[in-house]
Amino acid sequence: MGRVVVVSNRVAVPRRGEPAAGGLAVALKDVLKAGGGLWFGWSGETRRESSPAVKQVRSGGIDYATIDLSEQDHKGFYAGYSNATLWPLFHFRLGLMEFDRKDAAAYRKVNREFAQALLPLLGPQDTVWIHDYQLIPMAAELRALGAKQRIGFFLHIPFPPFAVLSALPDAEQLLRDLLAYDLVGVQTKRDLGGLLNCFAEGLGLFPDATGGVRGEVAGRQRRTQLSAHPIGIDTRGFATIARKASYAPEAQRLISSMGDRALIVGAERLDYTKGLPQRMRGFGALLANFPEHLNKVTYLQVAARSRNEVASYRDLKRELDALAGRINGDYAEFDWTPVRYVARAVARDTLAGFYRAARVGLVTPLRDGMNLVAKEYVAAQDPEDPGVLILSQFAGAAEAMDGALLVNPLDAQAMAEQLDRALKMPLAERKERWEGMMRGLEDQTAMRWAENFLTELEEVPLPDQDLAWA
Ligand code: GDG
Repeated sequence: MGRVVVVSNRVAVPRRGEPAAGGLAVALKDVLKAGGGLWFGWSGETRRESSPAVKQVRSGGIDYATIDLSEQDHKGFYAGYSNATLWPLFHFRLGLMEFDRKDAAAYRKVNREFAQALLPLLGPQDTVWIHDYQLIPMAAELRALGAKQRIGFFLHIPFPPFAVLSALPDAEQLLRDLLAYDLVGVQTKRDLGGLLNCFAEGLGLFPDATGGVRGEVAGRQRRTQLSAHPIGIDTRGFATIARKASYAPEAQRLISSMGDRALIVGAERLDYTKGLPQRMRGFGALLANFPEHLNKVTYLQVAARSRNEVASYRDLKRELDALAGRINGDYAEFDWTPVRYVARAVARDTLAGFYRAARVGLVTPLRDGMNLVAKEYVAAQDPEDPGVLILSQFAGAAEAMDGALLVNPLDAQAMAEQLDRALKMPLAERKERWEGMMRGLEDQTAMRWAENFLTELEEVPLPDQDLAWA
């Protein structure tokens, strides 16, 4: 058995004085620790010229290897093609998608540099697991250099159908790049449907009886297994953090500032996929149409600034500032502010305490691969007095969380109705809904997700010549 080698754009190298990483990083680290693994990716540093030098450190039984990128390549690769082209495209937002051949070339170049830097670090028996939309072509670049190891890919964001993906001028190339993997995993059945539709309509490839497609890569036939692997969280761990954090000064300050008002909470990166303006409008509709909640409810939105170098993210910040200001201007009393809007990140533990203090978790993305906030909100609840999750039907999490009140975030009136229902929901119904969801979360943890993906990857039969080589 070789090692597991995880590749992601950013690498969670532990640094002294920094807070512990979140659930996904923890799950990946546990997997890597078990097999003496390696985590490879970008160092987080740019320089005038790109540098092939690999920096390696070992910490907690895991090897970390990172490379620097040139400023210009990183801009085209990250702010450009990854976040201004692929991110909106894969979230069905064609109107926000930009395309520039220079950025597409930088994306390819960075993926090639990743492959060139990683290849010498790989042993023949290693299993490589590449993550997310920034690195789709990396396996094709590794294969072009002769890599024969098992390589898997997991896409954390949605996979759109070909009617959407085909807006990308190099859509077919991107699909062909996926054929270099032995296993491609997506979050949900809906995403798997999108992926299969893209292979069928984009490349004329149809799945065999066991859910794989065949195609040619670097002059040889390969088979790629396709499957859905919904990601989870460290459910027990998060529940413990939330219980402790609810006694910490921050949560106590929040609770005492609420008086006997109910709290609605939302927390995410400030991103246009998360449906933040729609959520503000839904809350506004609650106050307008259900006046019994006036001065009885407060909506706290934590919106951590993100990707400020992309123009659409700056526009979103302005829109939210205006919406929060308008709702407060229209409805506030001298002793009540309906919307508390915090446009910066708060510490993870503090956030967990806030979730636990909230009667309603309001999670309304317009599209989302999974959405971990929905899962964290549920895990954070007090089993004796749990809150209610209101969840967008467009989040991957909605596929399995049937105790949530589902909502179409574009329908402000529907959101107001669900908020009213959640705020009035009796304890017995809250408990029943919560217990069902919690059972699901305890079953589908981040660790189980990683183990299932890697087990499936290990079981994928490799072409005969590859086995002979290994
Ligand atoms: C991508 C996919 C998929 C949020 N605000 C703060 C903060 N957070 C934490 C949450 C949660 C994480 O960030 C966000 O995870 P999500 O899953 O909700 O969203 P993305 O960042 O878009 O993640 C998504 C995920 O990958 C995993 O596959 O579920 O669909 O888009 O953990 O708690 N953390 C802190 N302060 C904040 O203010 N510390």
